Amino acid sequence: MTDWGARAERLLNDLSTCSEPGPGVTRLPFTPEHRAAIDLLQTQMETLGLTVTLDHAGTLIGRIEGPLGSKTLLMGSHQDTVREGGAYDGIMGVVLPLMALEKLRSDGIELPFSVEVLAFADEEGVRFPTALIGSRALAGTFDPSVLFMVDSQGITLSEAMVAFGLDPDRIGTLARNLNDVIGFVETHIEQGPVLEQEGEALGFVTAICGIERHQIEVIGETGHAGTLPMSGRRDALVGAAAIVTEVDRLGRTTPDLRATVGALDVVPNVVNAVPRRVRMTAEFRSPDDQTRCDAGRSLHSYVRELALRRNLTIKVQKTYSQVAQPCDVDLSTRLTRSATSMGAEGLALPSGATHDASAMADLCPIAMLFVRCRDGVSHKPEEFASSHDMGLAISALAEYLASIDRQTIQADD
Ligand code: HGY
Ligand code: MN
Ligand code: MN
Repeated sequence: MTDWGARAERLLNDLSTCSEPGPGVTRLPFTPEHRAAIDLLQTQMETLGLTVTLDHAGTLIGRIEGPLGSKTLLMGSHQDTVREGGAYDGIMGVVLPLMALEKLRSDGIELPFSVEVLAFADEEGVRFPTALIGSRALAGTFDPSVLFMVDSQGITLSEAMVAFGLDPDRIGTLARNLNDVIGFVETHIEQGPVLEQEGEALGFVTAICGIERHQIEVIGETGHAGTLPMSGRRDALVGAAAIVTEVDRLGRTTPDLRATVGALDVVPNVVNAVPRRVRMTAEFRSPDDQTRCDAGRSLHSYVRELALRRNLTIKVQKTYSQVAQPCDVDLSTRLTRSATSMGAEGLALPSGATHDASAMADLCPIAMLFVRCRDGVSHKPEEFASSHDMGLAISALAEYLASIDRQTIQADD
């Protein structure tokens, strides 16, 4: 009897070595670490009998051909990580479907449809200030203007992709046709504490939260920390601190809203000078788009009033947003039924983290399977999912795939 969870754990351990040196896993898109990971995955996919291609958005695609003219079920997740991240976020959602396909093959089960397992190059948006490149390419929503965005070395996304052997000018040709697709099912570590608190190994996502991000620049006036009187100071950091407190207040007083100032840069950032400029971010997330947008508007009006009150110049701009995406009821019900048939409770929950599925929802119906996350910890080296829970997820995915019969596919027509 194959221990599929242990098999997954070994492959994930190998994949975690495809990383920059340092704590945890750092694997950014279009880098040697990315290349090493997709080489490993390609070998695994070819051993499994999948046809493997790398598309011009950097997505590795492992495909099992179904009967002529059959539709395709898309699965997978992202290969990239945050800096000093964990070994499961994203990449586990590529490995587990591969194990499920291998389990079906060893059980002698052939599927009446095609399946593709996708390893998207970039979901985190860490190297470049954009995200979801590969999933947006397939959904036909890729914005080519992001190709000119630069990383911390001044390399454009386009240059990085060309150096990786890709032709970014052809990304626009990658959009899939909904008529060819059954849906997209993403498996992902929960990245939160709910499943562990409920004693559940698996969970089913109801909706992926919407996000909006704001860049804020607070401009004051520097001066000698010892000689500049307190009255009349135009201290940019004091203004920024007020904004941090307001963002936190919005998050704590608004139901279903998460609010975070994640990045803050102070100039001149020395102990004996009054800060003259602060650049900072504010992020709002909610399963309800109206709640999220109201928070963004509230921040902008607060900032305008603060600038007057503290005699500061404050620029604020919304730089990113994505709407909340509900998961497809039919796909999710079938996925839940597959897991409950193996003893899971079928716990349903929203996802505070965003995923490639949020972009794929612009192409086709989506569903997400969550796997329990130890201590709810993610985006850190301590991120962990047990081989027991991964084994249950593999069995649930295999059961799910086997349950999609010809009649179901025709019913979708
Ligand atoms: O930000 C997110 O939610 C995802 O982990 N990139
Ligand atoms: Mn992720
Ligand atoms: Mn992540």
